[in-house]
Amino acid sequence: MFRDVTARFGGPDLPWQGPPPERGGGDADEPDMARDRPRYRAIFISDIHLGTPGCQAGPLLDFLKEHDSESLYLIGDIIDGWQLRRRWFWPQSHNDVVQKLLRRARKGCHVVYVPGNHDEFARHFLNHNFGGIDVVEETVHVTAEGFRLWITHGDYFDGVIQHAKWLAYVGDHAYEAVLKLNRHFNSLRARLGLPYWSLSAYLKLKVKKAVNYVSDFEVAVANEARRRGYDGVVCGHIHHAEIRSIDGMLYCNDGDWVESRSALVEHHDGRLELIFWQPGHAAEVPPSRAVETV
Ligand SMILES: [Mn+2]
Repeated sequence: MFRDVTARFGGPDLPWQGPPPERGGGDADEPDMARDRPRYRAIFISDIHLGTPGCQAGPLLDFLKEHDSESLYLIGDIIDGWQLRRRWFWPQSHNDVVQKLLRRARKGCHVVYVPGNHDEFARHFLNHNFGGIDVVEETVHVTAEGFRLWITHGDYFDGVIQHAKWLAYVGDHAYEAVLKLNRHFNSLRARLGLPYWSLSAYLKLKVKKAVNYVSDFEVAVANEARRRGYDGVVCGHIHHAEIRSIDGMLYCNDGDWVESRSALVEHHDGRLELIFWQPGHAAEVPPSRAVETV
């Protein structure tokens, strides 16, 4: 079973780029599901971080206009409550994204919202429905081929966040703090006649650790999906889009809308694909992110 599901995504035909389906008239901006067949069976997006200056709301709106689906999974960190609490930032385009998602649900798309750690406030409203959007802690998506994918944001596997929430809050400002600390630290060292302590060496070490962090996270999530008896998992959280097999378990991460502007889509025949959205251009998958079977 596991071998089947991962072999399915190792084929040479990926990345697959099909032409958009022909459509009759009607509202091109938001097609009616009852009238037109959506382009994809499912779309998975996460880590939009509405409420922060880094959120790429404009490109996301463009993406949503061009990509509709029978199901839409919002896999956490959709609204950044942590940042909003610090400083209110809510331009019109962020409203437009919320309106677009609500309209999509109204038009018949099955929209499911799985909150993450930055929008943990939504975890108080689990198993409720807001304007047609189901809010759940986690869920299962069954592909056209019958594979069961566990849908979870993924922050429960982040050791830091799980075991010391305050550390995660600090982490947001860590870089700034390190720079500031470095300045004071080195002026003190200079007064004591000690040589300059290299910040860049310190940061290089950090980057190495970050690479380990990504792979540790992926393995932890895949292991838990296996333990629970699923065929694969779709998550977000680490802002690193990926489709790969981890010891026979299908691991998918739909990326983010802060940097990579990425989404995971399921075609009507069950094939999964990552889309890296380039505004004004056709979606494409960089070769470095081509599917690999491990
Ligand atoms: Mn997160």
